[in-house]
Amino acid sequence: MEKQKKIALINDLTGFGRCSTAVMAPIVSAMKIQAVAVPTAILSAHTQFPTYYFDDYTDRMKEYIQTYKDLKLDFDAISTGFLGSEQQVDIVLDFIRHFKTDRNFVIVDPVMGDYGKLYRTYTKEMCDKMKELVHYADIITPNTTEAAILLDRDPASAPQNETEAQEWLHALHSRYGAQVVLTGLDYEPGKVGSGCLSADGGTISLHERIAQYYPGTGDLFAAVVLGALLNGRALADACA
Ligand code: PXL
Repeated sequence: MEKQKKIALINDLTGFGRCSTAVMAPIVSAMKIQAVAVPTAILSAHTQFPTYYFDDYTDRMKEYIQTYKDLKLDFDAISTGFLGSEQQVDIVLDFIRHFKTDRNFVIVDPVMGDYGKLYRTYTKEMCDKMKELVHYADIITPNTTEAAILLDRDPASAPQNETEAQEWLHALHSRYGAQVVLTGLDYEPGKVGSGCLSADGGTISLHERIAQYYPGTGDLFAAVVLGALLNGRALADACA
C-alpha cells in the first residue's frame, strides 16, 4: 500500500471565521494527505473581526516541534502561513533546516495583509523577517498587497494589466528565487484571478468575480494548490 503523504501546516488555529489551519486541514485531508498542524498562534476569531483573543504560541513551538524531531518524521511538504511574532521566523527557519530534504518542498504564504493594509497583529519588523523566510521557499503565494511589501513597493499598489502582472511575477522570482503564485489580481471589470510563474513560464488566469470579501480565501487557495502539487499536478495546473 502506498504510504499516505503528510505535510506540516505551520499556521494559526482560529476558531470563528474560516481561515488558516481550520480551512487548510480539511481540504488537504480530502485530497488524501495528512495535515500535521504546527500552531503559530491561537485566536478565538480572525483579525478582521472588531474583537478577538490572540494567543501567540512562540514560546511553546520549540518543544512542540521537538516531538517531530524525536519521532524522525519526514514531511512531503512544509507549508507556512500566518505567523504570531518576529521570533517565530527563526523557529520556522530551524524547522526548514531540519526537515527540508531533496524529496520535499517548502511553500510559503507570506501572510502579512490584504487590500493595501497590514493585518492588525503584524508589524514592519515582522514583514522584514518574513522577507528572510521567503528566501527559503520553493514556492510563494502572496496576494498583491504582500507581493508589494516583498518588492518594497507601495502596499496599496497592484498590477493594472496583464503586462504588469507578468512584471510582478518576474520581479518576485528574480528577487527571491522561488516559483510564484500571485493572487488577488483585480484589474479587469467583473473578474479576479491569479498569476503563476514556474519553469514553464508565466500564466495568468482570471475568472468571474463574486461580489463579496471572504477572509481566508488565500488559505483555501494555497491548500488546493498544495494538495494538487502533492497529487502530481504541475504548478499552473494546480492553480487553475
Ligand atoms: O487568511 C489570512 C489570515 C490568517 N490568520 C488570521 C487572520 C487572517 C486574515 O485576516 O486574521 C488569524
